[in-house]
Amino acid sequence: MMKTGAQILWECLEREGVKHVFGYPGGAILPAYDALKHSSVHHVLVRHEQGATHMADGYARASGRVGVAIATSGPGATNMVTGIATAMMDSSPMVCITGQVGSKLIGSDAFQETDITGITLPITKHNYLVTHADELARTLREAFYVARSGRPGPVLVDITKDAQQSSCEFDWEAAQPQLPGYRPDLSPAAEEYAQAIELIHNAKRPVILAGHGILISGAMREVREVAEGAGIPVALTLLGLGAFPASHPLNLGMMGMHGEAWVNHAIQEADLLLALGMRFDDRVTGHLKTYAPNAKKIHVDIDPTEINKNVKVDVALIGDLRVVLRELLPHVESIHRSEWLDYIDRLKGDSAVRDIQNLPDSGHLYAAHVINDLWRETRGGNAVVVTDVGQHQMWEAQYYKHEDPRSLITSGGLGTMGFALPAAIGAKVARPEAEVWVVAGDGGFQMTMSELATVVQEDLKIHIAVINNGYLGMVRQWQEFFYERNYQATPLLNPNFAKLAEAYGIRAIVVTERQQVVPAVQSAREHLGPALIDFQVEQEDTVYPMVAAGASLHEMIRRPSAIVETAEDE
Ligand SMILES: Cc1cc2nc3c(=O)[nH]c(=O)nc-3n(C[C@H](O)[C@H](O)[C@H](O)COP(=O)(O)OP(=O)(O)OC[C@H]3O[C@@H](n4cnc5c(N)ncnc54)[C@H](O)[C@@H]3O)c2cc1C
Ligand SMILES: Cc1ncc(C[n+]2csc(CCOP(=O)(O)OP(=O)(O)O)c2C)c(N)n1
Ligand SMILES: [Mg+2]
Repeated sequence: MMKTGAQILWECLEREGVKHVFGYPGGAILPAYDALKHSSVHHVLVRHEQGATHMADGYARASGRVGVAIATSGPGATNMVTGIATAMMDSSPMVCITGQVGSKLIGSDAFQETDITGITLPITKHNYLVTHADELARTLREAFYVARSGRPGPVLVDITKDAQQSSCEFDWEAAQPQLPGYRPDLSPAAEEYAQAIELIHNAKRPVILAGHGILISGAMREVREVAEGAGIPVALTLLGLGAFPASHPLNLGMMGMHGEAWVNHAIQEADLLLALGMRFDDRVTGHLKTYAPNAKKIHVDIDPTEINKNVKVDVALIGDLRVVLRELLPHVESIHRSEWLDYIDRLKGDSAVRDIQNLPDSGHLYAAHVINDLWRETRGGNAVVVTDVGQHQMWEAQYYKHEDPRSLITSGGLGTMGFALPAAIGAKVARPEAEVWVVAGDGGFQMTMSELATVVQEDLKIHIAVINNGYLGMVRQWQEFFYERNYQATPLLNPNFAKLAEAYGIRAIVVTERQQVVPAVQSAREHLGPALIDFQVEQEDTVYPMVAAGASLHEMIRRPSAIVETAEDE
């Protein structure tokens, strides 16, 4: 049947199971928008194309489905760059559609022409320029296949205006992806499994390093069975939080730069690390030369390029985590390691007295209190917390105890400020039944707060907690520790967030004291529409523990306790 490129675009999206796209129109993509009225796909009009990409990303992270963003050529396409790089770093499946100037104009500096496939080459898993309508169906099918298969990631499809306008025969079946050079289905050899099993059985002090790949693969049950079967405690990366229940007795908590002290000590003293779907990010390892010096290492990852990239490993099992663990599980013998687990328990030492939750109430409102109360109020439900980047992000990771997969959505690898609000919109569109909370800093929130209008236009009940400390807090913290408190360019003059929310028709609450936190959270939850809470917290609070960039993992700066008066005790 003859169809225009624009019609083929929407039909292919529908056939790929797409229900929602996030986008912003303009000249070069107008033929596609013109054909939208005949499509069942719901289009969410964003306020900035960066927002569209974070929404598609949040949609993907909340659901595991491919998120779709759409924009025009030139500035529309370049506004997507940050969101594409964010998705690439965190392996989030996304397809970005951009309009391009007419194929005969390419290379002529035409109005709103930019080489977006060139620009995004290093930050996409793959990208395409489509100049003929008859290439479109095959390209789009490939794009979705590449985005979701193997190690997921963003794919960009740039479509010239004439390719959208011209007509051709549409044949979905004939457009089957054919990518003989692309092998997302690797699997380990029998002797590699045997080596891994031997290491697991011989280990006395093993630790599982649980990463984002567990959530991507859907291997939560298998990881739990390995941990329980072989009696191995589990440390999580930031992006792994929720992959193993926080309340499980084998859960140690988060590792790395702002991980718990006992977790990092356990890793440093381990004799075996079993890394599952994590990529040994520098925030996780600290100084590589001194990282887990006595540990053998097993790395299970779907991407062969991750093996021996940062940390040299003894055994690599390359393949989908769930498939690999299912193969491994029947060979895992039941082992009890009470000595090692008791030892880790003792590593907790005086951590409890250093915890701000246990310090005497000074009358100050700390972000940790806010996050912990938010967790207490929303636990046991279906809350999804979407954070921005900075101190509040780390306090969320420490004080919100994630039980369920995909209950935390955060930008880890790129650390993109401005991510939270749009990603939360995407999450709410993907999972309307979920209770979606934004936890954002006063700095990052201002980067994409224009999407408040999208929240209202789409009638989304999202709760927004602005952790307002009057600073670019995480940068201020680095200035405090490493630049002699020279607070250049970090104090913020903020708008009145409550009035701002009200200007959009969003319910607003201001919290300045600890006892107001719970009533404010309850009031936001009871409200029928979206609500924003401006939590005016302690301005110069610090995230502890902290491994300074480049320091060894066990060299942590700890929060001074009521008893220990020094900031550094390692
Ligand atoms: C301010 C700030 C502070 C931070 N501090 C910390 C910190 O203290 N601790 C911390 O942990 N992180 C921290 N991070 C996050 C950090 O930068 C990394 O993003 C994070 O550690 C990466 O986690 P990951 O390796 O589990 O996930 P990803 O980077 O998403 O890697 C996932 C891995 O899983 C693999 N994979 C994907 N699918 C599959 C599959 N199906 N089967 C098998 N493997 C698969 C991928 O190939 C990849 O290797 C911080 C970030 C910011 C912004
Ligand atoms: C787009 C972008 N620009 C700059 C940074 C560097 N940066 C990391 S954290 C941070 C401060 C964040 O401040 P705020 O949003 O108020 O959160 P807080 O740390 O105070 O909780 C900055 C500037 C970044 N991560 N992203
Ligand atoms: Mg701040």
